[in-house]
Amino acid sequence: MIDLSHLDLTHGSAAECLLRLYDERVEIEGFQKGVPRWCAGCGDNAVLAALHRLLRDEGLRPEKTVFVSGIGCSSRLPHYMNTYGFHGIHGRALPVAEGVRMARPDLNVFVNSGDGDSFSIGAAHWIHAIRYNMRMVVMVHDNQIYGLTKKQASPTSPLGTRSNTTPSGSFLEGLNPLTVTLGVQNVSFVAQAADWIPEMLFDIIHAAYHHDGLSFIRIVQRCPEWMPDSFEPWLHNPARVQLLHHERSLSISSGLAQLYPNRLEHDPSDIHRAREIASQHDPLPLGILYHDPTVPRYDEIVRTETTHSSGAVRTLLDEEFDKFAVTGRHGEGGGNGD
Ligand SMILES: Cc1ncc(C[n+]2csc(CCOP(=O)(O)OP(=O)(O)O)c2C)c(N)n1
Ligand code: SF4
Ligand SMILES: [Mg+2]
Repeated sequence: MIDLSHLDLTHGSAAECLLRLYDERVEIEGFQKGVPRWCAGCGDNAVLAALHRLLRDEGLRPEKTVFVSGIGCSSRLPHYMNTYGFHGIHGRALPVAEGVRMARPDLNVFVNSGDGDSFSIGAAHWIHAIRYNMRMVVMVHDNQIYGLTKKQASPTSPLGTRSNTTPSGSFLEGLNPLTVTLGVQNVSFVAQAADWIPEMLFDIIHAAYHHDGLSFIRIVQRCPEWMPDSFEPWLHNPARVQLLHHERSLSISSGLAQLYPNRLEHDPSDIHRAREIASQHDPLPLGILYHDPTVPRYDEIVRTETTHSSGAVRTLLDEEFDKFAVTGRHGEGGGNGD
């Protein structure tokens, strides 16, 4: 139910009244929904707060915005957004988001996923989504564990992680999502953020939103419930965090510069340097690693070639299904009787 009590609807035509309603800026409270069920201190809360602020600052309309997710603690985020949302199937957030992008190019599409959701069961979709480069902001909340299902090792769990599936400690080095993403053809935007530096988290999501293609953000996310010690060394020693800046990416505020003395000027158009920085764990690089606004977008290329009315789509589908219809003698006796 929309609350219209603050609007003067006694003057002007109905159309003018509606236009005034549309012009009303939606404040942060207007984008909030429900009470998040995440644990106290969970980094997912910081991502949600940054997104509420982005939607308000950018003047986005709730009815023109959709959040798509898979399954996991992080994937609960669409429940707390007063926009359209799709809390989907484990590992399948990206194909759903791609469908939304193709069918409704007028919507702002955001994806929130976890390290298990994206890099384990959803790994194939991750690689192809990067290559297809459809316009959307993809945020992977990487807490290096399966949180929702109570602590199983994920592909990004560091070597030696003790979990329910690796009781003696995991045997393999964790997968690096940044180097993998930067190795995919057509990659166009890659960034890394940490939940405990909200100013930079916001700046990165803001830049990602303005990128004309698929923006991939790995968010280093604390899970105090199952991985309480994971990022402690980086959290408590600012020198072990390296902030990336450049005139073509982010600038660092004086307040942030005082807190984080370790900074690196990095041109985000240099993919070779981006790959080097991406392979570095300590200090932890935060900022925009790579940005190329000229990469072709599959959604843009294909849309101009195939735009059909819904009636035409129905006819085309009927024709397609009719090709496989079992009719007359050809259909008889071919099955196993089930
Ligand atoms: C097909 C399928 N397999 C397994 C599960 C069980 N499951 C639910 S969430 C999850 C992992 C979640 O981990 P992650 O994506 O890292 O999200 P987090 O909870 O850490 O935010 C798994 C294995 C499922 N729901 N569906
Ligand atoms: S289990 Fe971890 S990831 Fe899930 S809500 Fe709690 S702190 Fe967050
Ligand atoms: Mg996880």
